[in-house]
Amino acid sequence: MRSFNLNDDPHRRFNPLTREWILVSPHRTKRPWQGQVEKPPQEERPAYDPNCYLCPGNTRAGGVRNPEYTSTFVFTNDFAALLPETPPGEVNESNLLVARSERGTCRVICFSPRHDLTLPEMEETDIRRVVDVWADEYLDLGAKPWINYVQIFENKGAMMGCSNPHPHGQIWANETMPVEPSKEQASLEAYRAEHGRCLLCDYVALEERLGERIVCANEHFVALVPFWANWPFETMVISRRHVASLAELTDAERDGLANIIRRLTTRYDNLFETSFPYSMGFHQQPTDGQEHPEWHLHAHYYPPLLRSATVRKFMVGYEMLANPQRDLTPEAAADRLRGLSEIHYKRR
Ligand code: H2U
Ligand code: ZN
Repeated sequence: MRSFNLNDDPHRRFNPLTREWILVSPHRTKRPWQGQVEKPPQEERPAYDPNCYLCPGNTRAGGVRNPEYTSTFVFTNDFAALLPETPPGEVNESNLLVARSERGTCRVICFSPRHDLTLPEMEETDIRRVVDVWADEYLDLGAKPWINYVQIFENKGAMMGCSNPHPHGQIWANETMPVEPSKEQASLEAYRAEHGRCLLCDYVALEERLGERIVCANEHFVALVPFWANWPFETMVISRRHVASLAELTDAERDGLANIIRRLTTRYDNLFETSFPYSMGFHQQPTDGQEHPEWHLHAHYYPPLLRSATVRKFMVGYEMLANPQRDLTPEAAADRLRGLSEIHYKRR
C-alpha cells in the first residue's frame, strides 16, 4: 500500500488554537483550479454618497450628523448589540435555563471619508491611521473597568452581511471573554505551560522554515494560510514579535501592519478581480487587568469565496452537523495567493 499523502488523501487537520479538527478532501480537486471565472459588473461608486449614513456631513439613523471628517471617524453604534447601562442579573432554572446579563458597548470606525475606497485601495499611510485608531480604541475601551475584552473586526462585502460599502469596521467590547478568543486563550496558556514557549511564535518559525503556506511577509508581520484553514482562502496575519495587543506595537510595527494589510487585501481583490468579501478581526489579550504572557497578537481573515467572484463556499450540511470540510488544500490556496500581484487590478 502506498503511503499517506496530504496532497491526495482525505485527512483531518488539527487546529491547535481552537483544538478543533477540520476534514480535508484534496482528492476532490486534484487540480487547484477548475476554470470558470465570471466577473460581475464592476460597481462604480461616487467618492461621496448623499444617502450614505457613514459619509462625512451626513445624518445617521436617530438624527445625529457626522462631522466633516477628513481621515478616520469613530462613533458609538446607533444600534449597539451591547449597552453600558444594562443592570446586573442572572437567571438559572435547574442549571438548564441559564442566562446572565452582559454589559458592553459597540463602535463603528469609518476608515476613510471616501465612499468609493476599500482598504486595499487606500494609501498605506491612510491604512496606518486605521491601525492607530484600532490601537487607541483598544486602549480606551479596555481601560473601562467593566470592559474585559475588545473585539475589533471588519465585515466587508454584501456577501458577508455588510450593510454599507463605505469602508468601515466595528468594535464590540464587553464584560465577558467571547467564545472564540476564549478557546485560543486556553490553548495558548496550555502550550506555554507545557513548552515554556509561545504557540504562535513557534508556529510562525515553523511556517517560515517550510514556506509553503506563506502568502507575504515583511520585517514585522507574516500573512499565511494556516495549516488548519477552514475557509478556502482563509489567512492569518501574525506579528513576528511576541506582543499581546495592538497597543504594544511600535511605530515601525504599525507601519508594518498597514503594509501587510494593503498587500494581503490587494492579493485578495486580484484573485477574482473583484472587491473580495471577508470577515476579519484581531485576537489579542483581554483587558481584564491581568498579566497575559500567553497572548500573541494576530488577525484572522475569513473570506467566503471559493471559485470566482460569485461562487462561494457554503458552510452547510456536514459542516453544520459534524465539522468543517474543505477540498482545496491550504497549500494550494497559499500558492494561488502567493502568485498574485500586489498592484491592485483597478490601478493597472
Ligand atoms: P455593518 O456594515 O457590518 O452592518 O456595520 C454597520 C453598522 O453601522 C451596523 O452595526 C450601524 C449598524 O448598527 N449603524 C449605525 O450605527 N447608524 C446608522 O445610522 C446606520 C447603521
Ligand atoms: Zn459613504
